[in-house]
Amino acid sequence: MRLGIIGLPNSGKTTLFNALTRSNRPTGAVSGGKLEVFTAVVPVPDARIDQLSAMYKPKKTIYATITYTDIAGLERGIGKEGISGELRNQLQQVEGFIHVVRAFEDENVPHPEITVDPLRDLSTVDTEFLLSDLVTVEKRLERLTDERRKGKPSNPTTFEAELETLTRFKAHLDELKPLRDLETSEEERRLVRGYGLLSLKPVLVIFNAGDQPFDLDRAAGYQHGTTRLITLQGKIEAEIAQLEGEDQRLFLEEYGIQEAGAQRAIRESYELLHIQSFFTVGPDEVRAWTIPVGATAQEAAGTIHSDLARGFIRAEVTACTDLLTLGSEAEVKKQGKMRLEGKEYIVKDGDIMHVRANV
Ligand SMILES: Nc1nc2c(ncn2[C@@H]2O[C@H](COP(=O)(O)OP(=O)(O)OP(=O)(O)O)[C@@H](O)[C@H]2O)c(=O)[nH]1
Ligand SMILES: [Mg+2]
Repeated sequence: MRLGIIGLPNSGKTTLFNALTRSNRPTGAVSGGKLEVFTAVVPVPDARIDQLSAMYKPKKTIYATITYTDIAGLERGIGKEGISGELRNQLQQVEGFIHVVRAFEDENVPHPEITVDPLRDLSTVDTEFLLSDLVTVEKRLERLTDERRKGKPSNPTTFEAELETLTRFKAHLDELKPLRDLETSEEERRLVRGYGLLSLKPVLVIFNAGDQPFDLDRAAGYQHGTTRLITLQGKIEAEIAQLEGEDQRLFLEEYGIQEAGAQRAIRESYELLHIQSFFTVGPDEVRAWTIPVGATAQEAAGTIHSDLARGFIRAEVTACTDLLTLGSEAEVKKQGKMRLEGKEYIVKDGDIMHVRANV
């Protein structure tokens, strides 16, 4: 799963990217608003994996991962004609966005709109995305209307459903509301999948604050739908990310910070994508696997290996909290906390699974 880090020029995207991925990319108006893309894969911190690893002392401990792409190149006005070319291509490839909004004051860092105004910037970028979507939807609707006139629908089986969905989407966009806030069915999302609609993707907004955290109450109106909001001190976080072990602990202590905010942001962005983890454990490996919320045991088995899905017999499932509380697999069995589940079982976040399969 991949998240794109977006925002206006100089908002601190690369600074945040460095904080989240422990990279060391140059910052400071280097992109000058031009398209520029960096990618990195990071482990998703998970205390449960830490505890399971302490219990099994495996040769390998593998966390779930998430990919971040720093995508520079957005500016005010870019959506009016529809975002196109390589920038659009990059934006379409990600499953969700981290929208970095400048909330820090610093006269040495120029702002493209001169003044620092986080709420204005938040809606600026949001609006560019939905205007771009409006262009896409209108073009497609025109094409469909044309096909109807000629009596030659390119795809007769989905024609009516698509027309209906796009008409509904257009009405929502006309009110300047992002598509992510519209209730959509699986069927509707499937119909429009090929269009790469940007405002349909979930967004985690990170207010990049200076010395003081940004007061999230000020943005209360945005806390709806799939938009999540957090505040982070980007520059400090990027410094923390460069430190190891003890140095990092001392730095956090000096600034009175409980936990590196970047770690929290990684978890939040993972949850944003409507995905979850199940675990496999043993002396060789303790590992987190990523599946969509609602996936079945058979689908989960398939993420480990396609053979396990094909030959699936049953899964032995234990809630990881049960194992951690009871302390051992033997105790879990004794207390009847290990269940046998079939193909259709809906896996829960934190399940430990052992798949029995005919391979
Ligand atoms: N004072 C202060 N400066 C910051 C903070 N975050 C970023 N900066 C500075 O702001 C400037 C721009 O940061 P970048 O991370 O390069 O911003 P960007 O969004 O990647 O910029 P472009 O890629 O050019 O669009 C740099 O000089 C950073 O050091 C912060 O929290 N406080
Ligand atoms: Mg940058």
